[in-house]
Amino acid sequence: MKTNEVSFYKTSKANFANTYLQTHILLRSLVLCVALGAASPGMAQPLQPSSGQALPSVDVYKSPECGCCKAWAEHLQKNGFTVILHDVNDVPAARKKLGMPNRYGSCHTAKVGQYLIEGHVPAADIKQLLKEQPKAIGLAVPSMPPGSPGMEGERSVPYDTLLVTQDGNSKVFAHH
Ligand SMILES: [Cu+2]
Repeated sequence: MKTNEVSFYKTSKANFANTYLQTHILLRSLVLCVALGAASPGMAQPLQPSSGQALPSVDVYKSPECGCCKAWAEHLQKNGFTVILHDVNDVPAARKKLGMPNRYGSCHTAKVGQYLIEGHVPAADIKQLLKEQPKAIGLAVPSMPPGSPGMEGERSVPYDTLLVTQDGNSKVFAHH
């Protein structure tokens, strides 16, 4: 009886620790997102590219309060894209309207050429997509992995950029 109690206790403790860790990571991401927003107020819209590369412009749909969305937009701008920011109150509705499956959802959704871009996708991956021109919906980095462009901070985690195929499935496009 004692042994069972101990093993039950250990299991619950492990589950609790796991849930706590996941919640902690999510909360930290959100806090960082808001902190970045407070740190970069009043960005002009649209953003002009810093170099003269001929890249299609990126329409970004984000909530007005999203700081990491702006930080990602700046990352694109630094890498030669013209970014047009659209503040929307309902990002999931914008995602649905554009056609990116909700399960790949992140804090912002975007369109470049014929492709949709969800979340903190590195500019290099978007350039690769535009070069390869695969038959696909576009690219997604679901959720908001710490260390991805616009989510820089003291901590980084490995993450994948997914190629979302026309049937709504996905495969790994790039490891980061
Ligand atoms: Cu974000």
